[in-house]
Amino acid sequence: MHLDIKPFSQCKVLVVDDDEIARLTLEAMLEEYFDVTTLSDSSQVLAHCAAEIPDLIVLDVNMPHISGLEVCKELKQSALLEQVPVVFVTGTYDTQSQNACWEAGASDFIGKPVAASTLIHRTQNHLENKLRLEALIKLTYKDSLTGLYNRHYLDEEVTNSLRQSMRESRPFSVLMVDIDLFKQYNDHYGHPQGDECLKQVAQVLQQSLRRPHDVAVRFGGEEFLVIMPYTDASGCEFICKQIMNNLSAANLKHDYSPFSRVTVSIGATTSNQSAEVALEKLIADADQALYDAKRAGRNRYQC
Ligand code: GH3
Ligand code: MG
Ligand code: MG
Ligand code: MG
Repeated sequence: MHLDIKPFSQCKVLVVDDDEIARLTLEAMLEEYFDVTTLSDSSQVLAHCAAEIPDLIVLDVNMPHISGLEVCKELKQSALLEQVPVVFVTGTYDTQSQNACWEAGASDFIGKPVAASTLIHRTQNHLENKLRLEALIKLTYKDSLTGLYNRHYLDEEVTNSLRQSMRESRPFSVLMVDIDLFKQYNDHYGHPQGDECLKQVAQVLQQSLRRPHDVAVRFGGEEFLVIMPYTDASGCEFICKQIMNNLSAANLKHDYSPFSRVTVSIGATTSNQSAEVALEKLIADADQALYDAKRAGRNRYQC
């Protein structure tokens, strides 16, 4: 199966070693093949990774303040970072030290002095496995026409993010977005052009979302869900306006609509409860609001 994987030269490899000579040596070996960043202070690793997730980390074991083992354990507890392979590089490689690395969540272990070709080949192998896995996850979770997330993603991941919001007593907003008079669009312009229109509306949705937690899902044929954790009613209304404005700016022709262009109706709902509320309930509420928006004349949002 062909999987769309980025070249090694674009893979971000983070090297963490407190010893300057060791760090520069590792960097010199790797930088010809990968996009390398180095850190000398192990206490900065998590903050660095939160800002830019590396594809792989080469980690020294013995470092002052926080040891490589502790850093690795923390990485493996983070949902965003647990998939990042960690390759340990260390001068102490008796069985007990090696076991400590495996137990901390290491993907690999290389003893110093490091041979360049060993380091490069092992790094490439781990990167390839990781990128292949990511590409497969993407195929499972993404809608092939629009590139948006699909219902598998909704069932698996969004349910978790809703629970997280509830635990933190934070608001959670859901939009149901439906293209207006899309049957007429298909009937007059043809199904392939209809598919093109779906792609463009999906793009507008993505363009209208700002926060990393916000996701757009293709829910059904010409229906989309927008999921916005940590977003209250006013944030939710702001995004509805954004979508309306961006779609208006895209100005997709629809001569068989009273608006002469492609429009959507949106039903919105926000949960402020800390008590558990099911995703199905929020979707049903958003769907009811969408129905009201359609009945009120389409090309509008209803919160
Ligand atoms: P309303 O404003 O009330 O939403 O009217 P509508 O015409 O958009 O709604 P309706 O549910 O009657 O029609 C939806 C249309 O969406 C019919 C279906 O053929 C089309 N559709 C669903 N999935 C796809 C798809 O993947 N590609 C294309 N081209 N059309 C699709
Ligand atoms: Mg060290
Ligand atoms: Mg519909
Ligand atoms: Mg429709």
